Amino acid sequence: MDKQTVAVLFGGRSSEHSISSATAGGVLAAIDRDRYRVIPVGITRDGAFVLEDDDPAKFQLDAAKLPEVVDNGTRVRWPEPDGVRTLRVVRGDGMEDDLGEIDVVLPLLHGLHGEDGAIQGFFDVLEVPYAGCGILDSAVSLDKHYTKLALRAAGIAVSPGITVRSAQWDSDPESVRAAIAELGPVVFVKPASAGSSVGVSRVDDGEGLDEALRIAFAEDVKVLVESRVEGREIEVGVLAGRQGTRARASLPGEVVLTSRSFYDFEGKYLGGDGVDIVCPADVDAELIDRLRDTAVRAFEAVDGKGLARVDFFVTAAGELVVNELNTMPGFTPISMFPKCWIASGLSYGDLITELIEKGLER
Ligand code: G1L
Repeated sequence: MDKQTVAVLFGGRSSEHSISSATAGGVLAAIDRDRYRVIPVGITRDGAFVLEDDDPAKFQLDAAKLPEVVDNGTRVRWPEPDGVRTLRVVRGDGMEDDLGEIDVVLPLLHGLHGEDGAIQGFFDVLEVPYAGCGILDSAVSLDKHYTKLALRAAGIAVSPGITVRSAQWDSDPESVRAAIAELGPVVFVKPASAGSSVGVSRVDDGEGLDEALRIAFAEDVKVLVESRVEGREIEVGVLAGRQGTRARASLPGEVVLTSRSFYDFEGKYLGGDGVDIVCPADVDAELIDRLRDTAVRAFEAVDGKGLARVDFFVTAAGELVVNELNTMPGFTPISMFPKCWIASGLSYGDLITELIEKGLER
């Protein structure tokens, strides 16, 4: 069998540059080399596309020294949108090499300039297949406001909340305050579309609301204020079906908090104290079925084309509330999404193969 060529794309301008680079380290170590020829392409913090070393050890998740794509003087040139499929690299001395045909991209990053679905659109225009979700599902899932609209319309429960635009807050803060007061004593204030938990605050009894909004508006002109939903944080991995079959869901995992007040950026990616990822979660068979069914319906509600981690709150009464979908979930071997699939019988390497093959099929 001829090997397929996979460009692993990582780094980038977003705040998740190092997370993305560390994820690439995990992927480079586990990708099936008998099946795939791998071309690692890094994006520097300034947005330059460089040919990276095919060296998993160079990109390890280490709190002391986060991995980073640095400009090594090379420039990767994508195929032109005219059907020429080869990837080229211009070296520091100006010499150009042809890296051969490229079959599929594994984009381990958020949008090119933080606009989500942007990198997917870029490859759609170039007619280069890629793993993961497409433009619409990526963009809707990245926007918590539109995610809610799509889920509600599909009959899936979401947390009560309102969307506040910065212009609205600036011009009529009193009516915004009044609407927020209706949401109960504890609310979460979140930018509609920031990666991870950046810009998210918890507000108790209105204390610090202005500050929380200021922090969130620094990330996005659109902010969600949501009631706290008390419950266990359970997450399910969803993979799009191959050959026209329906998407399938993994066993659920649970985020068990030990000390932090909520699942924040550090807890999520760097591990450490605060957070345990338990997979499979300790839940009964009936609840597993409902979680899996709802996760697949949530994925279908955003027209999911690749993968998503569907995050739930499960209340004491057994109600399932979908908090968000993440189409670019944490993807190191110890992250929730891979762990849930490993618990479901798919190894990390096979999961990567599954996503690449699905990308090739589209
Ligand atoms: F391509 C996949 F497989 F669909 C894919 C793409 C991106 C899986 C997981 C991710 N996740 C990330 O890129 C990230 C968590 C490093 C985002 Cl910054």
